[in-house]
Amino acid sequence: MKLLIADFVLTCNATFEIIEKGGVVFDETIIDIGQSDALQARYPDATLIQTPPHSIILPGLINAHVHLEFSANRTMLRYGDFIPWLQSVIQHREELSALATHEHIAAALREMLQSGTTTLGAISSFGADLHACVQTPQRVVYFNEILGSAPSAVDAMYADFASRFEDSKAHEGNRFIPAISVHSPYSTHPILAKKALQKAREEGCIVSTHFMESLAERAWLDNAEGDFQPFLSAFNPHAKPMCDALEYLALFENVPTLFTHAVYADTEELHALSDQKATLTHCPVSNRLLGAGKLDIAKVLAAKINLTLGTDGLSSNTSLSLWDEMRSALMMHYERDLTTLAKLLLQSVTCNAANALKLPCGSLEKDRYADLVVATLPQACDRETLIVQTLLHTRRMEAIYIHGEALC
Ligand code: MCF
Ligand code: FE
Repeated sequence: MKLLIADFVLTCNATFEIIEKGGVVFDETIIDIGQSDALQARYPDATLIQTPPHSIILPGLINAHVHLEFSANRTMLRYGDFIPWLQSVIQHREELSALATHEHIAAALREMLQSGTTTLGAISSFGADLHACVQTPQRVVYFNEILGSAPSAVDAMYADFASRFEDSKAHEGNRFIPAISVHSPYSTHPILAKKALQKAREEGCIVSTHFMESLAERAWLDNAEGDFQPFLSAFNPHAKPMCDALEYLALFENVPTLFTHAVYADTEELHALSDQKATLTHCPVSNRLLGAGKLDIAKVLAAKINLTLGTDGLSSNTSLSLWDEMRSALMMHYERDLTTLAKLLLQSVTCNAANALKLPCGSLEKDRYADLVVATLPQACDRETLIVQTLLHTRRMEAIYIHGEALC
């Protein structure tokens, strides 16, 4: 049993309680939490772990959406607009895959760990990241991706997906959770989506999908117009939208789903997400680089949707650190109150994300997994500015525990 103490404990619980001179008692799960003096008196036999001055204990961070198989990209892809980016992904797909070796992906996971990400939702397009995700100390919700629009290829695409899903199921445990990703409404035939979602219901797994990321997607699904029209016509001269946005959302009914991006989702669609108790995963840097614009957070909050944050892959980011992502979000959504936004961002990478991924972590509460990290600020800071300063100054963690085990 360990007792970790610090100047502050940021619980990220329902009341967002902050404990000054606090501590956490844990083995594999959290046993108790409170004022450090009281905990030391109550647990005299626990191994006491002190932290440096100006330290904060908080739940390990949760990156709800990342594509590890695209981790080798640095400057190969075209940024600024969605369709040119997609074309560049298709053009460099093989080269990028060849560079993203097991070691490369393992290194990306290590980087994520050092920046405090203890759980991630990995979107796996090919299964090339399976072993790195199984071996990493972090918890991984492993979303096996399905896509394909040609009706003639439906059976082959489904068989490939089903075989990857089975491979991932062989590794199921409390640190590796198989799940399903339906790529998007513009890329996935509804027959494929329905079959994959039926499997999700049968297996009780959660789902991730890209939804309403770009203006091109909006124009295509609404009117078969915009930049997707010439792009898709090059593959199939008779290409037409396979469903509209609300029809797409209806496919996901009764399946816990994370909808990624949703920058162009309209009010009706946001309410449909809310009614389905779905989660919206915001990837601000990716949206900026792919010319997708900016999520209207006010509308998301008004619809009472659970909000999480993702880095997306290095195919549309320069960092897989959630601290970098939160800092970018803090700057990007400049119209929002700084302190309130910082709190929302921290919730989106802790309690909200655990809620979306259905994992008992993401907040420091009794019986939750002991997944916690320590951040150390360069100077003292008062309680009122603690969250903003933590977001601004944190890069590497002082300490990391997953399932109670010390890492790094
Ligand atoms: O989230 C971003 C942008 N939107 C869609 N897809 C991807 C993103 N980052 C990587 N991807 C992957 C996706 O999983 O790129 C491929 C899929 O395998 C695009 S479809 C040819
Ligand atoms: Fe993505």
